[in-house]
Amino acid sequence: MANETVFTRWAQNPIITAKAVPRANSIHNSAIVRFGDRYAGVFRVDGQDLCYRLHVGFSQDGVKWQIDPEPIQMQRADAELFMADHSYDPRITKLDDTYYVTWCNAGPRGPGIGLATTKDFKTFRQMEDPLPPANRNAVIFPRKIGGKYAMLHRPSDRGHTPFGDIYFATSPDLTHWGGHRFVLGPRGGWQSTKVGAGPVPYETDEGWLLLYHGVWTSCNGYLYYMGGALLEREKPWHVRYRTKDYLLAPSEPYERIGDVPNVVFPSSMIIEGDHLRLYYGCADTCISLAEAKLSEVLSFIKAHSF
Ligand code: BMA
Repeated sequence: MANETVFTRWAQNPIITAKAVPRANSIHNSAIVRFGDRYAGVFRVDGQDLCYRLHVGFSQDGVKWQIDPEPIQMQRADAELFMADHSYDPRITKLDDTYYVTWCNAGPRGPGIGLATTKDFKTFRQMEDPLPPANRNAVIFPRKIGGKYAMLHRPSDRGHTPFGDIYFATSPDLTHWGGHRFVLGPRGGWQSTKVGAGPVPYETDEGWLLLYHGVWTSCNGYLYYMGGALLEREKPWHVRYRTKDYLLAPSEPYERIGDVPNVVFPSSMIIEGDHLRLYYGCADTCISLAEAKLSEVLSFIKAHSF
């Protein structure tokens, strides 16, 4: 069972279900940020056609959400850019005064990475896809590293990828990405099949806090867990610590039962002082909240590292 001393689940979980949007099949694996004195989000809404689209939402308290029933319509720098009917797993990074949304933009040639900017969560401008298929779980760092934009990403395949390493990349302009460095890959137990970056990394004195998902393949299929790592601040491809034990495991009924059972999928965190609020997708069906003390998460990662 999950380590309850580090993360405490919100008593009213799940906080968002398919009921939030008409004709939704499920809402999960979504991105949430602070937006002025309230919260904004970009949500993965799987419709009753089982296509996945991105919708905007707002909240006063981060718990009760109003989600737009219509998907986001992007403004495009180039008319040939497209937003796939399978757009999923968004992350949002605030860098200076702009919010950068990355997501899995899965067109006919497989899942690639999409990128858009917004300042107000009303107008979204889609840029060139930073990475072609097959790739998933791209997340931009909240500051430049070595003078360049920086990103974690996870090369994959067109299917339900039975492998997966997290890579680091940089770009001078958000369009041309290179300098790819291996960060971390599968390793033993709950993270033995594949790993992928979760929420936007958070900079601490001890390094970038990375929460990530790790997958174990059982006789019944994939199970998704959450681990943590601390990456060097100026060279985030150097892993200082990485948890051998998971930080969160599917154990509650809403994490164990759903369209894809046994999934906790960390996708956003909001840290204020020593308080960490984690948003995670549950069983590809709904969204839940868990809280922790940042200091305890850092201590856990250091104490339970490989
Ligand atoms: C994500 C997505 C989902 C998948 C999930 C587990 O990366 O690919 O479609 O089912 O992992 O929540």
